[in-house]
Amino acid sequence: TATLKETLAAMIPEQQERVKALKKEHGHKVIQEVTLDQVYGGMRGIKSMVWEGSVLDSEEGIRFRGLTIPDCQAQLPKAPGGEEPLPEGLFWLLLTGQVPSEQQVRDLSAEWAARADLPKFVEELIDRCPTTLHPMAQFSLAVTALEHESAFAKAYAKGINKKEYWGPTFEDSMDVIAKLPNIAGRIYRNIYKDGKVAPIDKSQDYSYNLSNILGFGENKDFVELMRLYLTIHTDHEGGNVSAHTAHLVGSALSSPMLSLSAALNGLAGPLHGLANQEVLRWIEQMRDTIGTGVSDETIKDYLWKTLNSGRVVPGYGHAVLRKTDPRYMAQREFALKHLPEDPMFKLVSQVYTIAPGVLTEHGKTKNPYPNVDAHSGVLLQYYGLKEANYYTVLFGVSRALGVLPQLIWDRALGMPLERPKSFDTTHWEKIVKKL
Ligand code: FCX
Repeated sequence: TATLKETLAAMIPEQQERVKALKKEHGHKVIQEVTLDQVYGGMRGIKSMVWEGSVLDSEEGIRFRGLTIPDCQAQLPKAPGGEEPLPEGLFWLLLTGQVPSEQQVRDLSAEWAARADLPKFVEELIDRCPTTLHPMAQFSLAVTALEHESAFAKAYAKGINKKEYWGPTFEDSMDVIAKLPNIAGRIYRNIYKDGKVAPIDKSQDYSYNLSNILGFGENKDFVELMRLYLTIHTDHEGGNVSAHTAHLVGSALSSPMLSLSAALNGLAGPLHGLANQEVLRWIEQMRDTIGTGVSDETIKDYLWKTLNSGRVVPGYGHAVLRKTDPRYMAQREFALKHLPEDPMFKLVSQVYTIAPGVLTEHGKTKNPYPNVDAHSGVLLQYYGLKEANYYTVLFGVSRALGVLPQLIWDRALGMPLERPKSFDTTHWEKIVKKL
């Protein structure tokens, strides 16, 4: 069977022609008008990027190359005896638009396991971080340090032809993804455990190996959770902070390592990926303050207390979505199957029935429904991974599998340096007054 690189290589010329023809025929067409509100409003809704892996619909949620999360759960290969899709399969899908065969996914698991070792100096770098340095900062530091191994940076220095950029970008992406379980696991073991890191089992899949390094390899349900978790957090089209950052930094021909670590720094913000840590803390504080098995009225009061103190309700709202996030629903279904009686899950479920009403009454957010981060922490804590400030690292491992396929396509399609136009407020005043 064809390897991932062979499959991709065979697709590139056709896609290059497709884009060339599209630009030639329609390149001059006006797509939309942009308002000043959008310029001052975080560029919300401005259609200005190409992202092949996924498209986000405000009502329906994410589709990965046209497939919904339930489609992926049904169609992507599973581990032997497993029920959840393997993130290896989603990576293949994002990169090629094709659902891989079981053998192709097994081969990809083996390839990542074979590339998993870290350079000694990266291990030492992680080991020397103070345990008080946030895990996301350690994560981004270690990924930056992998730059030392970058095939792209070395090839560029030697004068590689532009047409060949995608090859070393692919190799770097495969390497960096393969090494993430060792980086993420080492950070976890250093900060919270004994610093001992289990070796990669070359006969196992990516999620098993990550779970095992963390210390949860024996727990089949946790490994299944990781497979689902790493699949659904990969990609959420191009404009979110982490995806956009990877693309922007990559457009300067920075290596996949530097592009990914920049994306991780964005993911580490509380309005983005760090929300999963904030959610668990918020739920725990709620439980400690009001207890479990409380009335809806008590939860309502607690939500108002959060809002009236000028804070956001973490895990609720979204820049694009206007309905409950299907990534939330996939995790909720996992909980209903594996931990229906867990008091923290029950609390999360109760908040889910009340918060949309409160947020609607509050009247600020455009989307009062939960996003992906509202649910992930409660699943992890159930299995004993209780260290909330670690949670965004897992999001970051998954996000790498989403942003790097696009970077490979960016290089294959020769996407240029990204460089939008800005003005100061004086100029904007002049521009809009003339309109
Ligand atoms: N609680 C309280 N207020 C909220 C809110 C929430 N959950 N969500 C949005 N608002 C407020 C905004 O703060 C803004 O207030 P302002 O007018 O005083 O500045 C107003 O509602 C309008 O915001 P809106 O247009 O609906 O949302 P944005 O696109 O600006 O922001 C995020 C989207 C996700 C940042 C926002 O909903 C939020 O802060 N949510 C809580 C944090 C969170 O869960 N982030 C994770 C998102 C995601 F899934 C991920 O990236 O991981």
